[in-house]
Amino acid sequence: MRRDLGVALIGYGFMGRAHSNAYRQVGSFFDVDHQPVLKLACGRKEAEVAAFADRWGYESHVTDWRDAVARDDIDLVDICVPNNLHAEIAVAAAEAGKMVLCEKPLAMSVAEGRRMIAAVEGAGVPNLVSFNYRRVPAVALAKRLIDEGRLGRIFHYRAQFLQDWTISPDVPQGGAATWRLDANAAGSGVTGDLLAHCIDTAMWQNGPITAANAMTETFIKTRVHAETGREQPVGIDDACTFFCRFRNGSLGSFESTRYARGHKARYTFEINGEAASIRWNLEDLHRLEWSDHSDEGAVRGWRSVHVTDHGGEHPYMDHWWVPGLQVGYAETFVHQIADFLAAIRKGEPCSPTFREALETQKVCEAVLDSAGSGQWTEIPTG
Ligand code: SOE
Repeated sequence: MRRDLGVALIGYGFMGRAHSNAYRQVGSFFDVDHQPVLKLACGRKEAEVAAFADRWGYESHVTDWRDAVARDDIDLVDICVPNNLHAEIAVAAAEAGKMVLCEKPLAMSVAEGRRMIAAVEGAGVPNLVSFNYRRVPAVALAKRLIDEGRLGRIFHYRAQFLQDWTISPDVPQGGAATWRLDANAAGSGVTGDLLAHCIDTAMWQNGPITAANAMTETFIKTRVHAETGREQPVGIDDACTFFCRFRNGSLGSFESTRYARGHKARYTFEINGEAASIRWNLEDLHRLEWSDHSDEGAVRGWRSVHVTDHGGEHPYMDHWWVPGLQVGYAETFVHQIADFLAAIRKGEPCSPTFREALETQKVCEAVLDSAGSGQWTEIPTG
């Protein structure tokens, strides 16, 4: 008999939809002890949040997140609002004894992230930061192959996250869909929004980053603010490129921009080891490319593994259709909730916890510091 898990969703934009879909799907595809029940959707605009709640099957809606946090029938508070609101809501939710799921990046700063960690750990509540790309089956398979030592000693980790949606100077900053361009709401630009994904995946697969050397650029210096209607300075980084060192001795190179014409969400990584290399591309997310030096010379080369097999061969895929039929972006969020519920059942943390996500926040902060100073910046330990 499944127990109900009352969910309050704060924020109903693109991520609110991705998470809502996951709560609705998870119990149908995964064996879970807790069945998410969509109790409450919260957003500032009454008519819009009411329509969202109706469409996605939430039992009720509110316009003040404090009402969500106060309710006894809420077990889990899911934060899908702009980054500058994460900390206040997460701390209040944890203090009210709720489990907390927070969209990435964890916080506006490392200092703010530490306060959030103190709250969830002080309250002893399960917590998770939504770095969903870890839960792409091909990306999880890459992690498994690395952990099995199949790449041997790792020399290089390189990642890119390329988009082109802010090239026009007419795109405003601030407002519902464009808060990511407003430094007051987002904290940073591509570093916190896109590179945070790459850094999270990279450290999960290849261990801690110890130092970084970065450059950033803001190509369009002023934009109209959607809330004030005035042309205002742009405070975010439009593009960021950095080199880094990993603790295991390998070298990293990372690049992200919203000015790569033709690219909508091209997240790629490639890892080169002594024995083999792997690479992955979000645009073809169900494939993992693999080149193994131990293959017979005449046929040695890159193979493209269609990550859809059953029998435990390919992470998560036993839960879906039949071998050969793939899953996509939406399912990464289903996997995330499935893993979170499995961890609750076992009484274990689910990665990345707030504490683990702070490591990504530290790298993002060091990257921005380095871009400002032009110097290498060490990533603080502890
Ligand atoms: C920005 O366009 C964005 O939606 C990010 O906020 C997401 O985290 C990323 O997965 C896709 O791009």
